[in-house]
Amino acid sequence: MRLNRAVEDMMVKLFRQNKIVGGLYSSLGQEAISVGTAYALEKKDWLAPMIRNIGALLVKGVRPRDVFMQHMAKYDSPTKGKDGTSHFGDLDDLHIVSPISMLGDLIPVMTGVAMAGRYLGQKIVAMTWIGDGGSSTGVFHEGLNFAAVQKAPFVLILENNLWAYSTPVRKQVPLENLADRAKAYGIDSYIVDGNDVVAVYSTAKEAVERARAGEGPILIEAKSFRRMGHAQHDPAEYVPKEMRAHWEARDPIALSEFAETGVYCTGDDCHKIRAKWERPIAEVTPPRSSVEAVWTVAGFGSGKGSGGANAPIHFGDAQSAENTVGNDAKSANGRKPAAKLAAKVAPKKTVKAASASASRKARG
Ligand SMILES: Cc1ncc(C[n+]2csc(CCOP(=O)(O)OP(=O)(O)O)c2C)c(N)n1
Ligand SMILES: [Mg+2]
Repeated sequence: MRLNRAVEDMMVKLFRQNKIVGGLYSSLGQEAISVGTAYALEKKDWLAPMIRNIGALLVKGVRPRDVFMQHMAKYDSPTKGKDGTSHFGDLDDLHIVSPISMLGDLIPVMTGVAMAGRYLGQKIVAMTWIGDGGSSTGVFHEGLNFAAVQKAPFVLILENNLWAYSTPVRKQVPLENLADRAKAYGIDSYIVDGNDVVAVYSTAKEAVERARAGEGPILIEAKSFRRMGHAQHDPAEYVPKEMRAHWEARDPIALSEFAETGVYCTGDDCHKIRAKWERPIAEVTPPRSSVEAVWTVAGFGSGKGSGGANAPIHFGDAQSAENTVGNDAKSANGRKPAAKLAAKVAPKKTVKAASASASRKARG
């Protein structure tokens, strides 16, 4: 999502520098939809993006460099400068069908891709996106009906960003939930918070696997908001300020960034939550020994014996401390040398049970 946003921020800069050929559209605030849904696809699966799905292209493997070059219509771009904007694909490697229209035409096209994959026994899923406005076109209905009757392994993401250019969704669809459109074709649908990338991913993953298993097409309505105008030329002054403020506070990147700041509890309810990974108590307590120690070492560290591990070990006593520093060590400030101080405070003792490192020192 951060890459998606950074690439689009850069393109706004290029647009201001007059380097972008054609229009420039923004998916600001909708990144969780493109990214979360595309992550649900496997490499062999196919997608066809719309203008606000650069995030999906990046997830599928398109390089930011190609996105920039394409928008600047450079010779070295995916279409060799023959088109600007997002009209490019990659049929050979990344399995991306180039967009042909914003307004539903990709639905029958991707239904055909899904059917072809099934015919070839590839177990692929095809995915595309449609806007709230695009869901009212004739080809949306024809395409989805065709996908449904063919039980095509096809997932359609309906990005309800509340606006189709300057038309609010309320003025073009008499439905609270656009997911309800699925009922007309006898297919299943989901509704998901389009600003919650984890929810989007898990919903899309379930839908993709159901489609792959042969359950037919699935429609997902992702609810979000178009934060910018339709394109760069549109200041979108028709959008109420309060509406914009409400959605700006629900920025999908800011929301998912909380995941990085740690786990914490804000109320009593939290304590009912038990971590799924919690291990059985026996596994986290120190292991109990099943055998009794049968070995003893006679005179170990007692000072008797003839050296080796039985050699006496001294530390911290006056004699060894003075030997270390030297008898004539003098301090410049008149205080007793550190070693003599140590000799005074450290009790004279002989180590009875030497640690492994102490006995090594004694031997060495
Ligand atoms: C036949 C046709 N009419 C109009 C347009 C211009 N147009 C492109 S996208 C769009 C609005 C799409 O709104 P929506 O489907 O909600 O998608 P969003 O822009 O919100 O992502 C319009 C009017 C077009 N491309 N083709
Ligand atoms: Mg819209």
